[in-house]
Amino acid sequence: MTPDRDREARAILARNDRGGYTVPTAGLYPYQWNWDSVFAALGFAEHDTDRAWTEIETLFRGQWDNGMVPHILFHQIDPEYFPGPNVWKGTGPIPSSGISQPPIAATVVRWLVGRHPGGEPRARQLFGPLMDWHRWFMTWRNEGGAIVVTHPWETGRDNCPDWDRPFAAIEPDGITSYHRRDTSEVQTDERPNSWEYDRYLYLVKLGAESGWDEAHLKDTTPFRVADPTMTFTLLRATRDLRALAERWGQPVAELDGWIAEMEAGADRLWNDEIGAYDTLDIRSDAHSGVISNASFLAWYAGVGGDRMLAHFDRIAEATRYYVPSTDPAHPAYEPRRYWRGPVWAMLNMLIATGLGEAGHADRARALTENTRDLIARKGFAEYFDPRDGAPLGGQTFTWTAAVWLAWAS
Ligand code: 9YW
Repeated sequence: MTPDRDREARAILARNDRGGYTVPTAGLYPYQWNWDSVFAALGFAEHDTDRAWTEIETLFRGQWDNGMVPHILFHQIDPEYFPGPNVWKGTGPIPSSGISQPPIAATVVRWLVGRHPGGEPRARQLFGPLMDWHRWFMTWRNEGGAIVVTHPWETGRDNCPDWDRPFAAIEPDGITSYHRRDTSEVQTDERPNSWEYDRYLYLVKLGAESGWDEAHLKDTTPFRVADPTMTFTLLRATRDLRALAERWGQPVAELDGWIAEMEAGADRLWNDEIGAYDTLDIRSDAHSGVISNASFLAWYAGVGGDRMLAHFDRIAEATRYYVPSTDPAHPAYEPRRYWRGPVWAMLNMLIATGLGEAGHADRARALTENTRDLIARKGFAEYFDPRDGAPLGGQTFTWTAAVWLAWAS
């Protein structure tokens, strides 16, 4: 008998609900994560729109004075998670990390208000905070319209091979002994290695020591990389914010300026050598040469035309389940290790949305069906092995449940 995945998905959202916000999964990730929460809102919207709005409102309660919306909000301290608030030393109204995450909130707010117009007053309250957040990106993370990150965690793609070269140039001075908690929850071959972890912590240390001073970090941090996840989600979300501005009679000139800048910035991520979008290290001016699942967000951002189609078709042919987080033809591909190979269902939702909008309906449908089959057979894992769909990482995962309810089912 096939399990009732709809019922399970709703039960996962309920089980991970901490009252006003949702954790990605108990144990491994016991706090509120930025883009996880916004995906959770999509899932809640299928049966409880009030709860969907609350999820996003709670996230914005953590917004900093400079407009940044943190990647983690530490609402209730849980000693089982590392690194916690006393390592991050965030400076916002709620204990938090000091970096952000892919800004998909404006897109989801527009989507929610389109389907449930009763939420319009709550959506309007979010307009100013969303503008402030986007302005923060355009002020501090803008390199010729390509959007940069100052930590791999900020992209949501923690250990993808794109960071290997920028990381090789970093000596993690002062990072001595620490106790990782993630590897007690999940097998080590599904998680980042310690060479990477040292550098994650080193970058947190640099940020915390500066008091998360963006002007200082812009000049000094060794890690400043323009990234397709950030550039494409922000470009898309800015188009959605513009639609909301029009709906509410707000000025659009600033938004139009940002969209034009990012359209030009997207071109900076184009790597002619591989014929694909990838990351661009601002410090060394080098492309990574890695095709990732984020490369296929170009359509979602409304750019790229047909340029990525051949790679998409090749990769879809190469693995039973797709889109793998790293191109299987790349030497760094590892099908079980986190962002170095596994399939992530929520990224598939964004990729399929973009494909459909760009006029590639057949591919959008095929990817949706492939993801439906994956979750129907294997359940609500954090990520999956592209070869056989083996469920990996954390289980009973919020965003996998949410995208099942909102899109894949
Ligand atoms: C971290 C919660 C987060 C996701 C990221 C994913 C991982 C770990 O888990 O990051 O400590 O930030 O890479 O995309 O938001 O699910």
